[in-house]
Amino acid sequence: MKLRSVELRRIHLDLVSPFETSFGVQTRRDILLVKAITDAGEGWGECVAGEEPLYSPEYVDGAQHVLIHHLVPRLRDREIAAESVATLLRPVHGHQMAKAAIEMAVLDAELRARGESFGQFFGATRAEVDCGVSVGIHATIGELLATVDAYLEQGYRRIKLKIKPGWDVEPVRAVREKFGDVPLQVDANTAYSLADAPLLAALDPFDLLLIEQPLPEEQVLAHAKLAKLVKTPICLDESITTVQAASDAIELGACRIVNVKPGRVGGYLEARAIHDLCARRGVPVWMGGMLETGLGRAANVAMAAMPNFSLPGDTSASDRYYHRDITEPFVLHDGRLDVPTGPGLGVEPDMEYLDSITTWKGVA
Ligand code: OSB
Ligand code: MG
Repeated sequence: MKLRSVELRRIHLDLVSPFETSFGVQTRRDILLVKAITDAGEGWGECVAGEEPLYSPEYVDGAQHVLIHHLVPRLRDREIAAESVATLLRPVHGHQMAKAAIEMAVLDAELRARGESFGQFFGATRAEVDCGVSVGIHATIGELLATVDAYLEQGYRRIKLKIKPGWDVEPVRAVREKFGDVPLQVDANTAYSLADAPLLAALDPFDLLLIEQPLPEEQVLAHAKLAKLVKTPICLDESITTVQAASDAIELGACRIVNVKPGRVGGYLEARAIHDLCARRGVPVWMGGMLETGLGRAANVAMAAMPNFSLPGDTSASDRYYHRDITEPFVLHDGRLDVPTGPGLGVEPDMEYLDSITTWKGVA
C-alpha cells in the first residue's frame, strides 16, 4: 500500500462536565485527527495528546509538528503496511502519541481495504466489552457521591476515582460506605512519593481492585518498593511507554496489573504486544482512556475485546464525554459497549459536523 499524503485536522469539543485530575482541570479537548490517503483507500487516526504536556511530555501542537516535519516524511510515497510503520519511525525517539495516530490511520486504511474489522485483526474474543468510568476530583464529597450514583444508575460496571494528596482516603471511604462492594479503583497520575506509602496503605481496608500510577513515571523501582508496603495491587499507566518497559516493570515487581493505552505506547500494534506479553506473564490488563472521540473509542473497544483484557476499561459511552460525538455515539447497554463489526474502525465521522468544529486543516 502506498501512502500518498496525510490530511491533518484540529477539532474543538467541549466536555459535558469538567474533568479534574491531580494534574489539572480539563473542560474541553483540542484534538488532532489524521486521515491517511493511500492508493488502497483512506483511514482515520486520532491523536490522544492533550493541549498541555501535563499527563506526559506530549502535547497536541508538538504532535502536529512532529507528524508534519519528522514522521509523515518517513512514510509518504513509500510502500508501507501498518506492521512496518513503527520500524520506519524508530529513528525518531519518543512521540508515541503522534506515532500512534499515524499508525492507526494506516491500519484503518489497510483493514478497510481488505474488509476486516479492528476486532477481527486483534483476535477479539467478545462481541461487547465491560465498561468502567473514570470519575474526576470533585469540590465536595456530596457532589462526588451524586456523580458516582448517576454513573452506577447508567450501568457502569466499575468506578475509578481520581485521587491526589488531600483527596484520597475520604472519597474512597465515602464511596464504599454509600455504594457497598461496587468494583472500585483509584488513579493518582503520579501525585505521590514513596514516603507516602503509609497513606497509600491506609487504602488497603477498602478492597480496591488496584492503585493506578501512584508515583512519578520514572520511579519504577520505587513502585516495586511500594508494592511491598501496600496490599492493594499496583497498576502502572504513565510508566509503561513500550513493551520493554512493561516487561521490566513486571520483572521488577513494580506492578501486578497493566493499563494499556495505545497512544501512550506508540500505537495499537505495540499495545497488542503488551497485551500478549502480560498474558504470558499472567498479568491482567485493562483498556485505559484519553477522552477519545468515537474514532479512538472504536479502536479501543475492539482491542478491549482481546482475551487478557480481564478488567473493565475506561471505555465509557460517548455521552460520558461529549454532548455530540463525531461518529455515531457509543451507547452503554447493561454496562457494556458493542465492538464495531464493520471494516476497519467500523465507524464513520459525520463530515458536516466535523467541518463545523474544525479549527485548522493541513496536509503533510
Ligand atoms: O490517567 O487514565 C488517565 C484522561 C486523560 C488523561 C489521563 C487519564 C484519563 C482518564 C480518563 O482517566 C479515561 C477516559 O477516557 O475515560
Ligand atoms: Mg491513569
